[in-house]
Amino acid sequence: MITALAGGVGAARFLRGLVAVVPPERTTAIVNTGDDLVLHGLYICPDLDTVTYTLAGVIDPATGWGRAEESWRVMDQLGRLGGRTWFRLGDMDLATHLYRTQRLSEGVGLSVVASELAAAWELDVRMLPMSDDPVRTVLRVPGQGEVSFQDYFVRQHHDVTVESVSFAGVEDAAPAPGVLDAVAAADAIIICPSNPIVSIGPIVAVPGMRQALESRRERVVAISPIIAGAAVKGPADRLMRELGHDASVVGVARLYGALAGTLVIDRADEDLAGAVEAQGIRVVITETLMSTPAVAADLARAALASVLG
Ligand code: FO1
Repeated sequence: MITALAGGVGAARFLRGLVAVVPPERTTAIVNTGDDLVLHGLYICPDLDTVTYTLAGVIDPATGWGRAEESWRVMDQLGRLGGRTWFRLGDMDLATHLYRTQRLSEGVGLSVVASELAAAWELDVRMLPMSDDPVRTVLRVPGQGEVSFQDYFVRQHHDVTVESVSFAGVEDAAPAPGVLDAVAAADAIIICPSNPIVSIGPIVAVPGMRQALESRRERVVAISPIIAGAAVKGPADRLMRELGHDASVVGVARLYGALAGTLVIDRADEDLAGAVEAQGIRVVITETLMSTPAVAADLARAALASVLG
Protein backbone atom coordinates (compact mmCIF):
# COMPACT_ATOMS: atom_id res chain seq x y z
CA MET A 1 0.00 0.00 0.00
CA ILE A 2 1.21 3.48 -0.89
CA THR A 3 0.14 6.55 1.08
CA ALA A 4 0.60 10.11 -0.13
CA LEU A 5 0.23 13.38 1.77
CA ALA A 6 -1.30 15.87 -0.63
CA GLY A 7 -2.07 19.55 -1.06
CA GLY A 8 -3.61 20.96 -4.24
CA VAL A 9 -2.37 21.33 -7.81
CA GLY A 10 1.22 19.98 -7.49
CA ALA A 11 0.06 16.99 -5.47
CA ALA A 12 -2.77 16.25 -7.89
CA ARG A 13 -0.38 16.20 -10.86
CA PHE A 14 2.00 13.95 -8.94
CA LEU A 15 -0.80 11.57 -7.93
CA ARG A 16 -1.87 11.25 -11.55
CA GLY A 17 1.67 10.01 -12.21
CA LEU A 18 1.62 7.75 -9.17
CA VAL A 19 -1.54 5.91 -10.20
CA ALA A 20 0.05 5.27 -13.60
CA VAL A 21 2.76 3.21 -11.89
CA VAL A 22 0.96 1.61 -8.91
CA PRO A 23 -2.57 0.19 -8.84
CA PRO A 24 -4.92 3.00 -7.71
CA GLU A 25 -6.72 0.64 -5.32
CA ARG A 26 -3.43 0.28 -3.42
CA THR A 27 -3.09 4.06 -3.11
CA THR A 28 -4.36 6.33 -0.35
CA ALA A 29 -4.26 10.13 -0.54
CA ILE A 30 -4.39 12.03 2.75
CA VAL A 31 -5.44 15.52 1.69
CA ASN A 32 -5.06 18.93 3.32
CA THR A 33 -8.32 20.53 4.46
CA GLY A 34 -6.78 23.67 6.00
CA ASP A 35 -7.76 25.55 2.79
CA ASP A 36 -11.45 24.68 3.19
CA LEU A 37 -13.99 27.46 3.41
CA VAL A 38 -17.68 28.07 3.79
CA LEU A 39 -18.94 30.53 1.17
CA HIS A 40 -22.57 31.20 0.13
CA GLY A 41 -23.42 28.67 2.84
CA LEU A 42 -21.54 25.98 0.90
CA TYR A 43 -18.77 23.79 2.29
CA ILE A 44 -15.86 23.93 -0.17
CA CYS A 45 -12.78 21.68 -0.02
CA PRO A 46 -10.43 22.99 -2.74
CA ASP A 47 -7.60 20.48 -2.29
CA LEU A 48 -9.87 17.42 -2.09
CA ASP A 49 -11.69 18.61 -5.20
CA THR A 50 -8.50 19.42 -7.09
CA VAL A 51 -7.11 15.93 -6.44
CA THR A 52 -10.44 14.26 -7.24
CA TYR A 53 -11.05 16.20 -10.48
CA THR A 54 -7.44 15.66 -11.62
CA LEU A 55 -7.56 11.91 -11.07
CA ALA A 56 -10.97 11.81 -12.76
CA GLY A 57 -9.49 13.61 -15.78
CA VAL A 58 -11.95 16.52 -15.56
CA ILE A 59 -9.70 19.23 -14.09
CA ASP A 60 -9.27 22.52 -15.93
CA PRO A 61 -5.77 22.05 -17.36
CA ALA A 62 -5.17 25.81 -17.63
CA THR A 63 -5.74 26.68 -13.96
CA GLY A 64 -5.12 23.32 -12.31
CA TRP A 65 -8.32 23.79 -10.23
CA GLY A 66 -12.02 23.63 -11.07
CA ARG A 67 -13.64 21.76 -13.94
CA ALA A 68 -12.58 21.68 -17.58
CA GLU A 69 -15.14 23.14 -20.00
CA GLU A 70 -16.80 24.92 -17.11
CA SER A 71 -19.52 27.56 -17.47
CA TRP A 72 -19.93 30.51 -15.11
CA ARG A 73 -23.59 31.48 -15.34
CA VAL A 74 -24.21 31.36 -11.60
CA MET A 75 -21.14 33.54 -10.87
CA ASP A 76 -22.27 36.02 -13.55
CA GLN A 77 -25.71 36.31 -11.99
CA LEU A 78 -24.24 36.53 -8.51
CA GLY A 79 -22.04 39.40 -9.71
CA ARG A 80 -25.13 41.24 -10.97
CA LEU A 81 -26.71 40.89 -7.56
CA GLY A 82 -23.60 42.32 -5.90
CA GLY A 83 -22.71 38.95 -4.35
CA ARG A 84 -19.21 37.75 -3.56
CA THR A 85 -17.50 36.52 -6.70
CA TRP A 86 -13.79 36.77 -5.87
CA PHE A 87 -13.69 33.00 -5.26
CA ARG A 88 -14.85 31.63 -8.60
CA LEU A 89 -17.20 28.67 -8.42
CA GLY A 90 -18.16 27.25 -11.80
CA ASP A 91 -21.63 25.87 -12.52
CA MET A 92 -20.54 22.21 -12.59
CA ASP A 93 -18.19 22.65 -9.63
CA LEU A 94 -21.11 24.07 -7.62
CA ALA A 95 -22.83 20.68 -7.81
CA THR A 96 -19.94 19.19 -5.79
CA HIS A 97 -20.30 21.83 -3.08
CA LEU A 98 -24.10 21.46 -2.98
CA TYR A 99 -23.75 17.68 -2.63
CA ARG A 100 -21.07 17.94 0.09
CA THR A 101 -22.96 20.59 2.06
CA GLN A 102 -26.19 18.57 1.99
CA ARG A 103 -24.45 15.36 3.11
CA LEU A 104 -22.61 17.15 5.93
CA SER A 105 -25.92 18.67 7.08
CA GLU A 106 -27.27 15.11 7.30
CA GLY A 107 -24.52 14.36 9.82
CA VAL A 108 -22.21 12.39 7.54
CA GLY A 109 -18.46 12.89 8.10
CA LEU A 110 -16.25 14.69 5.57
CA SER A 111 -14.28 11.48 4.93
CA VAL A 112 -17.48 9.65 3.94
CA VAL A 113 -18.41 12.47 1.58
CA ALA A 114 -14.91 12.46 0.08
CA SER A 115 -15.17 8.74 -0.65
CA GLU A 116 -18.70 9.17 -2.07
CA LEU A 117 -17.44 11.86 -4.44
CA ALA A 118 -14.46 9.71 -5.43
CA ALA A 119 -16.82 6.80 -6.10
CA ALA A 120 -19.06 9.05 -8.20
CA TRP A 121 -16.01 9.67 -10.39
CA GLU A 122 -15.22 5.92 -10.37
CA LEU A 123 -11.85 6.50 -8.71
CA ASP A 124 -10.18 3.54 -7.05
CA VAL A 125 -7.79 5.73 -5.06
CA ARG A 126 -8.77 6.02 -1.41
CA MET A 127 -9.38 9.71 -0.79
CA LEU A 128 -9.09 10.78 2.83
CA PRO A 129 -9.32 14.28 4.26
CA MET A 130 -6.66 14.71 6.96
CA SER A 131 -9.47 15.17 9.50
CA ASP A 132 -13.26 15.20 9.64
CA ASP A 133 -12.98 18.10 12.10
CA PRO A 134 -12.65 21.69 10.88
CA VAL A 135 -9.05 22.98 10.72
CA ARG A 136 -8.49 26.41 9.18
CA THR A 137 -5.15 27.74 7.97
CA VAL A 138 -4.83 31.33 9.14
CA LEU A 139 -2.09 33.80 8.15
CA ARG A 140 -1.05 36.84 10.18
CA VAL A 141 -0.58 39.82 7.84
CA PRO A 142 0.80 43.17 9.11
CA GLY A 143 -1.98 45.75 9.31
CA GLN A 144 -4.69 43.12 8.72
CA GLY A 145 -4.34 40.74 11.63
CA GLU A 146 -5.43 37.18 10.91
CA VAL A 147 -6.50 36.41 7.36
CA SER A 148 -8.13 33.18 6.18
CA PHE A 149 -6.22 31.07 3.67
CA GLN A 150 -8.39 31.71 0.60
CA ASP A 151 -8.58 35.44 1.38
CA TYR A 152 -4.76 35.48 1.37
CA PHE A 153 -4.34 33.12 -1.58
CA VAL A 154 -7.11 34.12 -3.97
CA ARG A 155 -8.54 37.51 -2.94
CA GLN A 156 -5.14 39.04 -2.16
CA HIS A 157 -3.26 36.93 -4.77
CA HIS A 158 -0.77 35.89 -2.00
CA ASP A 159 0.81 39.28 -2.63
CA VAL A 160 1.11 40.35 1.02
CA THR A 161 3.74 39.79 3.68
CA VAL A 162 3.04 36.96 6.11
CA GLU A 163 4.32 37.10 9.70
CA SER A 164 3.10 33.72 10.88
CA VAL A 165 0.89 30.80 9.94
CA SER A 166 -1.36 28.81 12.26
CA PHE A 167 -3.93 26.08 11.94
CA ALA A 168 -7.02 27.07 13.91
CA GLY A 169 -8.79 24.13 15.53
CA VAL A 170 -6.01 21.64 14.89
CA GLU A 171 -5.41 20.87 18.59
CA ASP A 172 -8.95 19.53 18.83
CA ALA A 173 -8.95 17.77 15.48
CA ALA A 174 -8.69 14.00 15.21
CA PRO A 175 -7.16 12.30 12.18
CA ALA A 176 -9.97 11.12 9.89
CA PRO A 177 -10.83 7.42 10.21
CA GLY A 178 -8.15 5.40 8.42
CA VAL A 179 -5.52 8.17 8.31
CA LEU A 180 -3.16 6.87 11.00
CA ASP A 181 -3.55 3.28 9.75
CA ALA A 182 -2.71 4.43 6.23
CA VAL A 183 0.58 5.81 7.55
CA ALA A 184 1.30 2.82 9.80
CA ALA A 185 0.57 0.17 7.16
CA ALA A 186 2.09 1.82 4.08
CA ASP A 187 5.02 0.27 2.22
CA ALA A 188 5.93 3.81 1.18
CA ILE A 189 4.70 7.21 2.31
CA ILE A 190 5.17 10.02 -0.17
CA ILE A 191 5.05 13.70 0.74
CA CYS A 192 3.84 15.20 -2.55
CA PRO A 193 5.46 18.32 -4.07
CA SER A 194 3.11 20.67 -2.21
CA ASN A 195 3.75 23.80 -0.17
CA PRO A 196 5.51 22.50 3.00
CA ILE A 197 4.04 25.25 5.18
CA VAL A 198 0.40 25.68 4.16
CA SER A 199 -0.36 22.36 2.42
CA ILE A 200 1.70 19.68 4.19
CA GLY A 201 2.02 21.71 7.43
CA PRO A 202 -1.67 21.33 8.40
CA ILE A 203 -1.62 17.56 7.76
CA VAL A 204 1.47 17.07 9.93
CA ALA A 205 -0.09 19.28 12.65
CA VAL A 206 -3.10 16.98 13.11
CA PRO A 207 -2.57 15.31 16.50
CA GLY A 208 -0.77 11.99 16.14
CA MET A 209 0.41 12.58 12.58
CA ARG A 210 3.91 13.86 13.29
CA GLN A 211 4.67 10.90 15.56
CA ALA A 212 3.12 8.47 13.05
CA LEU A 213 5.37 9.83 10.28
CA GLU A 214 8.50 10.02 12.44
CA SER A 215 8.11 6.39 13.43
CA ARG A 216 8.02 5.44 9.71
CA ARG A 217 10.77 7.89 8.67
CA GLU A 218 12.74 5.33 6.66
CA ARG A 219 9.64 4.70 4.54
CA VAL A 220 8.86 8.39 4.01
CA VAL A 221 10.06 10.13 0.86
CA ALA A 222 9.37 13.81 0.23
CA ILE A 223 9.47 15.56 -3.14
CA SER A 224 10.75 19.11 -3.05
CA PRO A 225 8.23 21.67 -4.36
CA ILE A 226 11.15 24.10 -4.65
CA ILE A 227 13.28 23.96 -7.80
CA ALA A 228 16.31 26.26 -8.12
CA GLY A 229 15.07 28.44 -5.26
CA ALA A 230 11.57 28.97 -6.64
CA ALA A 231 8.16 27.38 -6.28
CA VAL A 232 6.74 25.90 -9.48
CA LYS A 233 3.37 27.49 -8.65
CA GLY A 234 2.10 29.53 -5.71
CA PRO A 235 3.81 31.28 -2.82
CA ALA A 236 5.90 28.49 -1.23
CA ASP A 237 9.25 30.22 -1.86
CA ARG A 238 8.13 33.63 -0.63
CA LEU A 239 6.35 32.15 2.37
CA MET A 240 9.41 30.10 3.34
CA ARG A 241 11.64 33.19 3.19
CA GLU A 242 9.20 35.35 5.15
CA LEU A 243 8.95 32.74 7.88
CA GLY A 244 12.74 32.49 8.20
CA HIS A 245 13.44 29.38 6.14
CA ASP A 246 15.84 28.99 3.25
CA ALA A 247 13.76 28.97 0.04
CA SER A 248 15.81 26.10 -1.37
CA VAL A 249 15.98 22.33 -1.28
CA VAL A 250 18.15 22.73 1.83
CA GLY A 251 15.33 24.65 3.53
CA VAL A 252 12.89 21.92 2.50
CA ALA A 253 15.28 19.28 3.91
CA ARG A 254 15.37 21.14 7.23
CA LEU A 255 11.56 21.29 7.36
CA TYR A 256 11.13 17.59 6.51
CA GLY A 257 14.30 16.14 8.04
CA ALA A 258 12.61 14.61 11.09
CA LEU A 259 9.80 13.10 9.02
CA ALA A 260 11.37 11.86 5.81
CA GLY A 261 14.41 9.64 5.23
CA THR A 262 14.68 10.72 1.60
CA LEU A 263 14.22 13.97 -0.34
CA VAL A 264 13.77 14.00 -4.11
CA ILE A 265 15.27 17.11 -5.68
CA ASP A 266 15.47 18.40 -9.24
CA ARG A 267 18.57 18.14 -11.43
CA ALA A 268 18.75 21.94 -11.29
CA ASP A 269 19.66 21.59 -7.58
CA GLU A 270 22.29 18.89 -8.03
CA ASP A 271 24.98 21.16 -6.58
CA LEU A 272 23.02 21.34 -3.29
CA ALA A 273 22.83 17.55 -2.84
CA GLY A 274 25.70 17.55 -0.32
CA ALA A 275 24.12 20.35 1.72
CA VAL A 276 20.82 18.43 1.77
CA GLU A 277 22.54 15.23 2.89
CA ALA A 278 24.26 17.23 5.63
CA GLN A 279 20.74 17.60 7.10
CA GLY A 280 20.70 13.82 7.62
CA ILE A 281 18.37 13.07 4.71
CA ARG A 282 19.19 10.91 1.65
CA VAL A 283 18.93 12.59 -1.74
CA VAL A 284 17.50 11.39 -5.01
CA ILE A 285 18.15 13.61 -8.04
CA THR A 286 15.77 13.47 -10.99
CA GLU A 287 13.49 15.64 -13.11
CA THR A 288 10.77 17.00 -10.79
CA LEU A 289 9.10 19.60 -13.01
CA MET A 290 5.96 17.69 -14.03
CA SER A 291 5.55 19.17 -17.49
CA THR A 292 3.73 16.06 -18.75
CA PRO A 293 1.94 13.08 -17.13
CA ALA A 294 4.87 10.91 -18.29
CA VAL A 295 7.34 13.01 -16.28
CA ALA A 296 5.02 12.75 -13.26
CA ALA A 297 4.97 8.95 -13.66
CA ASP A 298 8.79 8.84 -13.86
CA LEU A 299 8.99 11.01 -10.76
CA ALA A 300 6.62 8.66 -8.92
CA ARG A 301 8.74 5.69 -10.01
CA ALA A 302 11.91 7.35 -8.72
CA ALA A 303 10.29 8.28 -5.39
CA LEU A 304 8.98 4.75 -4.86
CA ALA A 305 12.28 3.13 -5.84
CA SER A 306 14.09 5.21 -3.21
CA VAL A 307 12.01 3.55 -0.49
CA LEU A 308 11.05 0.17 -1.95
CA GLY A 309 14.32 -0.51 -3.75
N1 FO1 B 1 -7.93 29.66 -7.14
C1 FO1 B 1 -7.85 30.91 -7.62
O1 FO1 B 1 -6.75 31.41 -7.83
N2 FO1 B 1 -8.99 31.66 -7.85
C2 FO1 B 1 -10.24 31.15 -7.65
O2 FO1 B 1 -11.24 31.86 -7.86
C3 FO1 B 1 -10.34 29.80 -7.18
C4 FO1 B 1 -11.57 29.18 -7.00
C5 FO1 B 1 -11.61 27.82 -6.65
C6 FO1 B 1 -12.83 27.15 -6.56
C7 FO1 B 1 -12.87 25.81 -6.23
C8 FO1 B 1 -11.68 25.11 -5.98
O3 FO1 B 1 -11.73 23.81 -5.68
C9 FO1 B 1 -10.46 25.77 -6.06
C10 FO1 B 1 -10.41 27.12 -6.39
N3 FO1 B 1 -9.19 27.78 -6.49
C11 FO1 B 1 -9.14 29.08 -6.93
C12 FO1 B 1 -7.95 27.12 -6.16
C13 FO1 B 1 -7.63 27.14 -4.66
O4 FO1 B 1 -7.73 28.39 -4.09
C14 FO1 B 1 -6.17 26.65 -4.47
O5 FO1 B 1 -5.83 25.70 -5.43
C15 FO1 B 1 -5.89 25.90 -3.22
O6 FO1 B 1 -6.65 26.18 -2.12
C16 FO1 B 1 -4.39 25.93 -2.90
O7 FO1 B 1 -3.99 24.61 -2.87
